[in-house]
Amino acid sequence: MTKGATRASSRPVDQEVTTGSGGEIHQTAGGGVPVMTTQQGVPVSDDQNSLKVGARGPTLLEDFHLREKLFHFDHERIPERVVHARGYGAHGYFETYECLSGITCADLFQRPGEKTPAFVRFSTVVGSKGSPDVARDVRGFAVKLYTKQGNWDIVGNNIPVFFIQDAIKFPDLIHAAKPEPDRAFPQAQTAHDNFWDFISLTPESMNMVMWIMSDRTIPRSLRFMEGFGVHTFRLVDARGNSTFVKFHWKPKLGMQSVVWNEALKLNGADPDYHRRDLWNAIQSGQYPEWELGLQLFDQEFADSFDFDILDATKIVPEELVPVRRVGRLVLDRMVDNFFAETEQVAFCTQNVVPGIDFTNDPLLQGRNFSYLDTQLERLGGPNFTHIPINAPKCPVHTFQQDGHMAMRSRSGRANYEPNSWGGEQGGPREAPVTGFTSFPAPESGPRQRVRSPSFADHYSQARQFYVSQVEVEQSHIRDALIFELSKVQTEAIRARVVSHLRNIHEDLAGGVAAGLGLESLPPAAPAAVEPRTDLDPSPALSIVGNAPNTFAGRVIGVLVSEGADAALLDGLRRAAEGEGAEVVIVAPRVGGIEASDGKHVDAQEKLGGGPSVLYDAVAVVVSERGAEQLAGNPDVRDFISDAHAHAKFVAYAEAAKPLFESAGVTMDDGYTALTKADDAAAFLEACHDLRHWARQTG
Ligand code: HDD
Repeated sequence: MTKGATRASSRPVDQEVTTGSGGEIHQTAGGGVPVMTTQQGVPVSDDQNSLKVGARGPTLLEDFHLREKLFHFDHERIPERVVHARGYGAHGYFETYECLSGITCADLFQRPGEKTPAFVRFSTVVGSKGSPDVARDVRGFAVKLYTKQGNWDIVGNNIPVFFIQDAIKFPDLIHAAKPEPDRAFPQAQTAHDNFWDFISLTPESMNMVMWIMSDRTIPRSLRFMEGFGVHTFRLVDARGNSTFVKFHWKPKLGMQSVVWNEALKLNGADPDYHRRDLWNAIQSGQYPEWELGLQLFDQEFADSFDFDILDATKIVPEELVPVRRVGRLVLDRMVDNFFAETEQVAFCTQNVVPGIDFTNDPLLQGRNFSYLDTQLERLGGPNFTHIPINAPKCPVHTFQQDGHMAMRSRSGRANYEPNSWGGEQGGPREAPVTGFTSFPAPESGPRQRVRSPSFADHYSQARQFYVSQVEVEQSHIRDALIFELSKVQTEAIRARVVSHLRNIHEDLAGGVAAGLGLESLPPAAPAAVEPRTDLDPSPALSIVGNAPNTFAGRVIGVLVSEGADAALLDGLRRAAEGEGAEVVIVAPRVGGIEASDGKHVDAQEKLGGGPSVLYDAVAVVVSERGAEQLAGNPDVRDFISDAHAHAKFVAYAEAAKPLFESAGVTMDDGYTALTKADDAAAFLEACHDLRHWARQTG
């Protein structure tokens, strides 16, 4: 075949670019560029044209390159996770603060300062792989720690309780939450009949309902949320003593959420909002960090506690058992390839190491089966631990062998034990002392399908969560319930939910009923155990009440026009930098603007493509001429009115005032006038509160 030989001068020198007879572009290997091959390593001469008889003739079956390429493409997809399908992962490490040999022999906790490689995958639960990031949903927080004694997975969520108490209910819960099977919608939402039907018939979910209706399920960033191991586990020391433990991940930059109206708009403006945020943070060297906290308690505490420590619908309040911070998790490296790592990573709750053990929590017991089982479906065989992201980073010696895609096969004669072959030939041997030993908890009792009466109080902690929220958070819970239930078409289901709310808090039940327009309050749902009203609030449960008093890691969106005051822009930049925050310039054109000093200012977003929902706080720095040009622009109006409605702090140059007037907002204490460069410092100071909540509570 003859090829034209046009050399494109704009290409790197080590690539040759030629045009084929049909005008197609061929990029051929030059110095330093690898030669394209088939999967068998055969060099490819032409990746643009299939093998034909003549230029316009039929394609030949003989074309092994075409067949292999299409075959491979046809098999690119693997089943998405049945839950937690949409996720995003990053590498990092866990650093131990102190030696914990007094409570656990887990190797990673023995030496202060030691770093253990880690991989974390964050996820939403209900949505498919392509669903938007800021759906109202629980976030998965799954951590794989590659310890020297094997992989330890803490497969947790950003909420410390769960919907159900027994794993046998999990398929029902997920069926009810996912799109309804006849119509296949709604996607990534619990605002539909099936979900609330199931929930309202499952009172054990009521504590979790308070959490999912709170702002916890619309986090501002994966970096600004807590993580929890949820279940009670055991730590076991070298002498075999056991301590109960609950695992917490505490974000160094504090917690922060968005508001619901903002979330709805964010999902349109940037469906990848959370993954982009994590990517940007890690790529720019702002490594997200969490501290591992342990709540440690003994059998005596467990016996005296108001609730059953095996019940995953309950927390142990931090005020009762303080969280001891024993190390930090730092994420400092994105994956090389999303599919190979984030998609193929396989977390299993059964992955524990010597020094960590399970309890009889019936949810955990079922999970220990389900996660291993699901990997067969997703990854296609028993050798998924041979995939690099799942492979331990310590020696692995086993007589388990063969199966699909075996990558790690033993050499030597013995593939069984006991055997009498010595040395290398004989293969690995057991380690009775240092090997994993289950804690010998005594067990007895009749075999029966029952739920322990100690699991029967479904409302008291739900109330405790509600009363631990500050006023604005309580109003968000009420509004979220009204929103979700307004999407439920069956009135009986709406009323049934309200009947449960009456066992939680009458104000909440009344507010929701009024918001839904229920004519009368339904009677309270029958409760297996009288709900308690005497549990002390737990201030640790509030996000707003525990605001981090920093704007670090956050972003200011600055709307500019031609002729914007250069000194003010510079002041904002310096103040943000000093705080560890970022400035994003939003301009009428993405090419940027010429500021008042005649210098060019780059823009990262074009007006309309950078709505204020993307930013934690905003500033409007326009010239008088710019304000005139932007007057009446709907994108400007939305930028301002959304920032105002979402309780954001706003800074403005004097010339921008007419834009605020036409957006119909009333400037309040959350607004800072920028008259000189130094005013930006006061603005950043105000931003420490993250949101001007007074605007919502009045
Ligand atoms: Fe689960 C995935 C967290 C209960 C069965 N779960 C999955 C992931 C997280 C959680 C974070 C995603 C892991 C990843 O990124 O790959 N799940 C939880 C928490 C639960 C919980 C915190 C309650 C405390 N899960 C739960 C139960 C069952 C499952 C009770 C089944 C009996 N979960 C699964 C699963 C998944 C899963 C079907 C889907 C993909 C996977 O495991 O690897 O097996």
